[in-house]
Amino acid sequence: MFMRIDHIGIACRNLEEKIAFFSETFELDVVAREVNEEQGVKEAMLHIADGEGGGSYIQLLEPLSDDSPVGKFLAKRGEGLHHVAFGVPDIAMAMTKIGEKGVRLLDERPRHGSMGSEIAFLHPKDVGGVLTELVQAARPSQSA
Ligand code: CMX
Ligand code: CO
Repeated sequence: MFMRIDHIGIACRNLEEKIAFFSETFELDVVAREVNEEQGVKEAMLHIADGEGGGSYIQLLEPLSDDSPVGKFLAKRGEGLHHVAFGVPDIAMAMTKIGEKGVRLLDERPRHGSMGSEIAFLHPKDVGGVLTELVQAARPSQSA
C-alpha cells in the first residue's frame, strides 16, 4: 500500500529561519513554498530524493493561527516532528482499505496538499501515537 515515505512534517515557529537551517545544514533544495489555508499552514518542501510515484521531502510547517492543528501542537509540545506522510498510488483506495481496518480517518475525502498532491490524515491515537498522512503525488504533467 505504501510506496515510500513522501515527507516528514516538522512544526516550527519561524519558517524562514528553519528553511535556512535545514537547507544549509543538509544541502537540500527548497522546491516549493505554499500557504494552505485549509490546513492552516505556511509551508516549504525541501527535496531529498526521487522515488516510485514521487519524491521524498522534509516539509516545514508554520501555523497561520494558534487554533490551527500546527498552532495547537506547538503550544502543547513545542517545535519538532509533527507527522509522517506515506506515498500511496491511489489515495481513495488507501483511505477505504485503512478505514475498513478501524483506523479513524480525519478527512472524509482527499484534500489539497503540497505541489498539487492529494492528502488525507489518520488519527494519531490509532497509529501508534503518530499523526499519519497519506499522499497521492500529482502526476508529473500536473505539477507546476
Ligand atoms: N502527533 C501525535 N499526536 C498528536 C498530534 C501529532 N501531531 N497532534 C495531537 N496529538 C495527540 C494529542 O497529544 C492528544 O493526545 P492526549 O489526549 O493523549 O493528550 C490527542 O492527539 C488529541 O489532540 P489535541 O491536542 O486535543 O488536538 P486535536 O484533537 O484538536 O487535533 C488532530 C489533533 C491530529 C486531530 C489534528 O491536529 C488534525 O486534524 N490534524 C490533521 C491536519 C493537520 O495536521 N494539518 C497540518 C499539516 C498539513 C500538511 O501536512 O500539509
Ligand atoms: Co504533510
